[in-house]
Amino acid sequence: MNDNLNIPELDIDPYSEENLLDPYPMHERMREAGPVVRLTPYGDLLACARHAETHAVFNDHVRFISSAGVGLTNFNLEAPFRPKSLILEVDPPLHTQNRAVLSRILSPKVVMQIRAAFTAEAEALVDRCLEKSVAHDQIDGIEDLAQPYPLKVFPDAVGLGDDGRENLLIYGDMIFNSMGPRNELLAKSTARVGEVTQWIMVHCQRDQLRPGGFGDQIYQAADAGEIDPQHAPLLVRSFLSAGVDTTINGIGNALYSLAHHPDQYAMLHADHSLARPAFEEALRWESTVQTFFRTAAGDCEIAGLPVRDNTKVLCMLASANRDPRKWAEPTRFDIQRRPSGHMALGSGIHGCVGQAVARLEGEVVLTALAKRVKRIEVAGVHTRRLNNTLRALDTLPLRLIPV
Ligand code: OVM
Repeated sequence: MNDNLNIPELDIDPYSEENLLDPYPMHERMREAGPVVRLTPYGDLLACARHAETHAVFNDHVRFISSAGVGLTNFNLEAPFRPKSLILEVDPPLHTQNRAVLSRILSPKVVMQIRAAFTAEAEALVDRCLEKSVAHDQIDGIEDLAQPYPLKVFPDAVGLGDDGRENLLIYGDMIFNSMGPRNELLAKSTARVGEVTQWIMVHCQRDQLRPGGFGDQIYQAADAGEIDPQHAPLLVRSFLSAGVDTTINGIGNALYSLAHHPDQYAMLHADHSLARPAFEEALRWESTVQTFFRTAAGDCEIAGLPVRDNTKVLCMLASANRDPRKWAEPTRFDIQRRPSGHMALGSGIHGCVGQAVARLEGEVVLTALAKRVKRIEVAGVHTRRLNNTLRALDTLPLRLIPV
């Protein structure tokens, strides 16, 4: 008996170099094939590429669990790549308890308190970029802006010291690669797994974290009996895993989007209040986190099609964000769109807990640019950093024309 009889089968590898470089033709094939498809190169793997089903799976944490891992590896069958994240890779009730603490530490109220420092840093960095662009005729949007900004402000807020922060970049690249298959990309990114993991775990300890920072606040929550004290280092690890590579590439992708749409940048320049919606549209148009998985806990269905217990479901967030069933002119980058319901920060109980900080970073960087920069020109060919999960740029040559 074949339970998957009505599920279209596609011989597509989402992790091929071609599909990682340009995922959009693959997304369209997957969306058009059906509400849920089977990807034959990975055996029993199912995938949702339309908005409705991706959203439905993400909002049913009882049937579609995270505790078997949110990458391709099924933790019921294979050991996790590292000790499981105590927020990303767990289900209620443990998830609920840990999430409450992280959610308070990263709340919109807290974000109001860090806003001035984050703004000052964005303005100073954009000033330096502008000087460099005038002096050298171009900057690298990644090396000079998208990377240094989050790498300064977020670890500062967590309370980490200044030394060794490059480990955060290597670690992030590795973690997001580890959610795909064991391909060449993962092998390359794990070349220094031992020393990098060691650095990360040392810097999750309380004595490494400035009193009052986000990291120290995890330990304060443990002191108060809100979480298991043994869980504190791994909860700090979630800040270090999810808080840097994501926003670097969110900002990088926003710069790319604006540089390639001068009319949209002109609108932002004319009206700085578009900074926040522009960042949001960039998240929809070039989703930083392209994919996450869930695992079926019991036999169930998606869009009426049968899903067997313990099946991995690949949720194509970036494809949902360009689904024509959901969005008018989905391929158009339109900073006035207000794309509410986009999936770039997830949805449901696992929706990005750091989203207020992520949006703050995007907003203040784009505002600082809008104030000082009349035009952003593409100054050369960009290159991509391929990653099994992230849409990431390696280089982005830009020319910033001052007002
Ligand atoms: C974590 C974690 C790691 C990567 C991503 C993420 C986007 C969370 O360790 O908790 O969420």
